[in-house]
Amino acid sequence: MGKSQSKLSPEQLSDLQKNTYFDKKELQQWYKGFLKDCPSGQLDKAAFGRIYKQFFPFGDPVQFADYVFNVFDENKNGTIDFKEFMGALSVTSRGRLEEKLKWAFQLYDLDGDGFITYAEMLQIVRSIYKMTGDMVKLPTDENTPEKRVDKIFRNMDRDKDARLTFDEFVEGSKHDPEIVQALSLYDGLV
Ligand SMILES: [Ca+2]
Ligand SMILES: [Ca+2]
Repeated sequence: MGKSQSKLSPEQLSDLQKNTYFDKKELQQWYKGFLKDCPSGQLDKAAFGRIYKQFFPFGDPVQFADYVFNVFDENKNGTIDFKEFMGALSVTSRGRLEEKLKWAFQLYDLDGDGFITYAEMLQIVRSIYKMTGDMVKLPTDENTPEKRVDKIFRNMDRDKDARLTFDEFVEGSKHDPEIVQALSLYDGLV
């Protein structure tokens, strides 16, 4: 896609229909909204951070938004185009649990080596705590990022090697649905 057109071409539409859970009408509506928010057709990090800021006006969502941005930006070119945007939205809002977990795993696995280390999980959880601020009252065994990650690893890291495989992550998430919930930012919108 070079310059953004005001309407999706028939090819783009059918491609998006094939690759997302949205229908034609929804896609066209989202495209309109997408272009309104970013007329260039390319969403950059700053604009993406501003979206999060609307949802978390009292916290600091910048860091978490950065991590999420990197997963949205599938081809890693530094911007999110409409296809990437709808792909991520489709998975996080309407995907099957398995798809959502795969997506979440990508978010936590910062270096993409197929394992979530303790340090990686801590970075993400820290950014989530910064984003939500004091909005949520947490139980005493989860009221710091460290305690929260300790607890997650106690539950998920079955072979105790201080890193999570995708299988451990999937198994553990069944008992800790919040791991996936953190992603459902757009739930109210879709
Ligand atoms: Ca991109
Ligand atoms: Ca990793």
